[in-house]
Amino acid sequence: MTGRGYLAYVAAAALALPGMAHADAAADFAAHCASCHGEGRLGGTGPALIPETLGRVKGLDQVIAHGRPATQMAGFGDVLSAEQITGLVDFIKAPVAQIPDWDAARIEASREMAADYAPAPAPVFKADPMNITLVVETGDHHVSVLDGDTFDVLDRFATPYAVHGGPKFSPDGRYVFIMSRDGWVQKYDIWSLREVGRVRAGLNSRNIAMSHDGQWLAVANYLPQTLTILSTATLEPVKVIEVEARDGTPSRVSAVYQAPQRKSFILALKDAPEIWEVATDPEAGPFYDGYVHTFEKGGTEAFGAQEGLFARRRIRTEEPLDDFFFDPDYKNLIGTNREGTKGVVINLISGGKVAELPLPGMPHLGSGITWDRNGHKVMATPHLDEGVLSVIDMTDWSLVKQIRTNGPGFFLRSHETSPHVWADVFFGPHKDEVHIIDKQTLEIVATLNPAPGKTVAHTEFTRDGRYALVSIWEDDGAVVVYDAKTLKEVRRLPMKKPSGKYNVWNKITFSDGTSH
Ligand code: DHE
Repeated sequence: MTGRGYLAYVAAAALALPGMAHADAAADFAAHCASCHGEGRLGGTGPALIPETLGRVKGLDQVIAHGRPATQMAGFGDVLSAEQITGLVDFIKAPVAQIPDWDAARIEASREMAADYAPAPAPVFKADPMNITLVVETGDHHVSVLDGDTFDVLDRFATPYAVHGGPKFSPDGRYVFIMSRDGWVQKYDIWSLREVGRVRAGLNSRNIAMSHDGQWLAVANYLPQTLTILSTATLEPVKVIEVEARDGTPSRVSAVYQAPQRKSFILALKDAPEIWEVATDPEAGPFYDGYVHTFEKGGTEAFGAQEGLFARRRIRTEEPLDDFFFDPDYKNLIGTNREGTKGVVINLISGGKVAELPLPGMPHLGSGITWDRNGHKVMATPHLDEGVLSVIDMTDWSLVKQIRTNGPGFFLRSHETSPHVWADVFFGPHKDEVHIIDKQTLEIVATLNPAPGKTVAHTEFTRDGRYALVSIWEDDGAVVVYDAKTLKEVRRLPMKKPSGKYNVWNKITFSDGTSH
């Protein structure tokens, strides 16, 4: 059976739940929830709704009635009675009949390589291959490949369903890997303008990370609770790591990122207070910094088969981390728990906590950026449930300023050549605005409104920082190209609900103005 066929079978099996109340709830689920969360509750654009992944979610009835701030989850309080909502809560807390065992064999069976793909010896276009910008169009699940100088669309290809998070480029910028929430990872050759292949690395996935040397791609999964490591050359699964805390608690992975200087992947467990480091160099391993202690002595413990490549190390934290970020040399991790009011700074060498930060209001560190200000490196992060950006001094971890915005925003972007941070106002009545913030004074110096009444989000710069591209996040949307100095619109490219945009050069050079 192919990966897709197997899932259809599982989805049908998963619906087979006993009892009349369940029958009503199952009908409500099918009518109101299945389109996003999957018929078998195993996830789609929304997360899987099964006990294994609902672990830490509190107040499910409130979430169903009122929605979830800063997500696509809408409230159903006006279409469902309190009784129906209680029925749905019981329904999604009940185990599904069968959760597929998405192991290495099944992952491998899902792998589909394009039979007619042959790598071009050189780029098949005249554009600067380092100034290509990819635009994810979530309206019809495509990516447009833009020439970053002329803004011509060089190719437009279909992606898996519901791409989320930043695509990850090979270190030479030639290949890009794109992940969808339902676990598919697609490999695309930018020089040849061709898909290379795709594989289903998980059933409900969070994000992906490229190893420092471009050989391995880590896929953080919610379902199953694993970290899948793929060969970037062939997309074959080379290791599927069960994610279990030290006390045996299985856990989803909040996210995984590469730490290039440390030659490792760093991930946080969503359901247990642990950070993991996985070596991506056989010489590195978790021991290379000489600070591996037991939990009692320090914050760190090595575990698993210490085989060099993919050797693991745990760092204990006080709370599970939902979101995290790094300083530019990857010595420290800044993490938050979305239910908490503070952030923590964990030193990745010692594994110990070095500071606490005041960060209320659901900071979204996944979209944080850094820049230089008065000789200090600062980082900024939007908050998902209030109109605030926090700016933190990364030298002494003090709060420099909370910048008030016209509503909660999702994404920040800047560029080495730009004096500004571009911050969208994704939620609320000002969702059509983008603030332009001076990186030195930390004041809002302009507010753009490219399409009144429509959601505007996510900025990306061209390689040289001359232009800034902003998405009109609507089905009949557009990418608006601004002159980054004059803040005047220069082009408007029609696109279908464009979301993130990713410039090859800015991403592979870890430009200061972009998130990981
Ligand atoms: Fe995202 C990146 C988490 C909802 C669009 N989002 C990320 C990353 C994380 C994250 C950890 C960084 C991963 C990476 O790039 O490797 N996102 C979360 C959530 O926890 C949250 C709030 C709830 C959820 O549904 O998971 C969430 N995100 C959304 C959306 O609703 C958005 C707006 C629409 C969508 O596509 O689902 C959305 N997230 C994005 C985008 C990026 C992203 C476009 C990449 C930004 C970048 O510039 O790199």
